[in-house]
Amino acid sequence: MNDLNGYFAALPTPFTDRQGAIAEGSLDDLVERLVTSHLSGLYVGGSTGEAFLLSEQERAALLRRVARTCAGRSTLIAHVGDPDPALSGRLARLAAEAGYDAVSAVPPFYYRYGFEEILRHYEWLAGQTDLPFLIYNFPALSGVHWSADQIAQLCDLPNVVGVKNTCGDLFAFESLRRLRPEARLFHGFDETLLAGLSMGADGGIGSTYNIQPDRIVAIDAAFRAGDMDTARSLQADANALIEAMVAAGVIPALKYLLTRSGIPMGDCRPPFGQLDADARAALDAAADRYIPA
Ligand code: NAY
Repeated sequence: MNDLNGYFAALPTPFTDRQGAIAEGSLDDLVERLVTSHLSGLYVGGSTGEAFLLSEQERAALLRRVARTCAGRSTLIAHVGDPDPALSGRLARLAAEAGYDAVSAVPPFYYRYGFEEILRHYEWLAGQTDLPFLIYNFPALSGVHWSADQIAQLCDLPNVVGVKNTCGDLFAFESLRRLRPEARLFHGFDETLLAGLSMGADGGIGSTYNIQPDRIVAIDAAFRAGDMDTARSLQADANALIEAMVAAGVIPALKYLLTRSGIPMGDCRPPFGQLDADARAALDAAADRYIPA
């Protein structure tokens, strides 16, 4: 089993065309590129992977194919969250069989479950395999809001080892760090990675890591060496790129930039729109300046 430490690219899912199949060749090429980078591993089938626009069969095929291509060379985290708990359970068990190192899930969303219901759900889901489990806290998209104390309670469930925290509230994040010093805490907003590290994050999981893996690892190295000037300058360069991506829409922008880098990713599935010429030009300008050759 690989270690659950460091930096993980939230993997996008390449498609042959907008309603088409998963582009397996591109998927293999992207996995190969990331596995041979300095990142620790991949977060597969999450928000960036358009999980909620894939069928169950596609989510399963994606998990299987990435594991096969990776072949134990990197740490793999399978995202299995879904509004349907039974589907999450099936994907978690499949991930364990396929050789994943950890499982993670957003809470079931849409219906406004009470915290006790969410707690029981995670207890059940984390118990579906023996793998370490990461709670995925992403209130802006899931609509599920927890206090630091509630996240700490989730961390105490059997198999739960930590949290992927995609939340701008660093006050709450630091409280969680104090409440659970042993938990693995991964920062989920790439643009505030340095702030997350200073508040106690152990590492990070992010979409823009796909396109700037070395810079992300360098932010960590500079922070740990106490070289804050370098760390801030690296974060500033990362953010100039992220700003352009956010303006265009992060996932379509990421696919565009990866395609530009030689791995055809196709477009995002509808209802995501397609990038217009102005958006592509702005991304080209940002990439020319901020993506190292
Ligand atoms: C996932 O589940 O795919 C992620 O980890 C996504 C994390 C990203 N959030 C979203 C909504 O895309 O990397 C972040 C984000 O793209 C980045 O910080 C830019 O805002």
